[in-house]
Amino acid sequence: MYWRYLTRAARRCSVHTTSSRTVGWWDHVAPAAKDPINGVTEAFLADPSPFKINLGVGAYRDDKGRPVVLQCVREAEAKIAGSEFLESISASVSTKMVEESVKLVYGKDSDVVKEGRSAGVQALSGTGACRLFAEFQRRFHPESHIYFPDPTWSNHHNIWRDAQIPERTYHYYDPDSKSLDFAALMDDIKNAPDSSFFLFHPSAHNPTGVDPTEEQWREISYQFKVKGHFPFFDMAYQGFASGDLDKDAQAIRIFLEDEHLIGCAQSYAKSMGLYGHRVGCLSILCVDSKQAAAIRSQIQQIARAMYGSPPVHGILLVETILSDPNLKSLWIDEVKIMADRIQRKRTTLRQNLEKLGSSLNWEHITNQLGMFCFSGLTPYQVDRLAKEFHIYMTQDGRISMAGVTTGNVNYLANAIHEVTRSEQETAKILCSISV
Ligand code: PLA
Repeated sequence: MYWRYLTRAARRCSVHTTSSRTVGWWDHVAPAAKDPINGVTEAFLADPSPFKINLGVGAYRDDKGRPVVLQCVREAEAKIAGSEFLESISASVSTKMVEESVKLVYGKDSDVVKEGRSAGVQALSGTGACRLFAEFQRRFHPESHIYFPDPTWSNHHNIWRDAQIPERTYHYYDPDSKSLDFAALMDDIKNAPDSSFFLFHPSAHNPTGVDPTEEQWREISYQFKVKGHFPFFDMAYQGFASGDLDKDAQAIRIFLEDEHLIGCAQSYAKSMGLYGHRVGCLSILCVDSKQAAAIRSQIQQIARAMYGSPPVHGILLVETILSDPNLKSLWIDEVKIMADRIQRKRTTLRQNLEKLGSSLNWEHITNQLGMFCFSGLTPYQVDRLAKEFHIYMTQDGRISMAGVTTGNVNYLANAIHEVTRSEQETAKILCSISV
């Protein structure tokens, strides 16, 4: 309190000075730990090699490794050029963007859409939508925890930590079988205290590329009813798993059929290639439209204090694409093209490794879905790939398949073959012992 009443000059005097340099304010601030994903981009950019490949961040690239501006986005840009809305977002534009986003997730004919039971707000891409939800969770369920799959997107930990929601994890991935540990996942759902908050990746799980089957989602949804848990879906890759937007929302639709009240974060960073525009949506399903209005107003209040309102341009682009049938169908085709290209590169990478005579099993490359391949490479092998071959990926061995191209897939397969040689020898020995 006393501090507030000091004049500016008096405040300056009370900060210690040594040999004319002012010290004291920030002396205790140490550098933050490097972000596991952005840190990879930094290392990649610092590498002068002409052969370098960035397989770190999940940003879509074409088969020449170039960033892509979708045709639907170009056409939407032309349509909105000079729009009078750029001065300030009109409420109807953002409402339309939210309405269309909600239809994408829950289905255009779903009751929640017709009855206005979803509290949706535009958010700063998927990260912003998660952050708004975490803050909302803290305000209205301050004693709650959040359960993350093990592993999950590294930033989930930061987002809920900053909202002061303690995290717990549930079993998800089995590194031995390189697939879902469904039994352990179900046990964790059953053993969690009733009414717990769980985060799910509805499709194209990051980093593993492993999703539950339709049947497994049904079992999960059933068990959620029994336990009264709250499902929060982080939908960052709608369309990237199967190439079909509805199919990738199947998990959410199953929960909807079972009448769960769910939360969902949506991102257009990957599906529309709008990473830099930061367009997303947070929606929370409610019992009726009155509750939806109350929840919407609370989330809007949180956003207002955090950053005011999001940038207008990206919202206009998304709104224009989703509400024009021709642009929307062009977008749907383009999502499929991106998903198919990634899938083809999975096949080529696996085939190349097999052609090189690798004695390791690479089936998981084609079994996994979406943007990422959870390769199983160890941190040591990942380091060798960076140092000896200028190939960059996250320490957990996650490969962003969007960065794999016809031009670099051979080089990548050779490099992986090289750094896994000793493992291959061990596999051969184990194989000969068991024969
Ligand atoms: N949720 C998940 C599961 C994600 O993988 C990502 C992005 C986001 C949310 C955030 O998306 P946004 O850009 O819409 O905010 N993950 C990326 C990029 C693609 C990143 O980490 O920033 C990744 O490389 O993992």
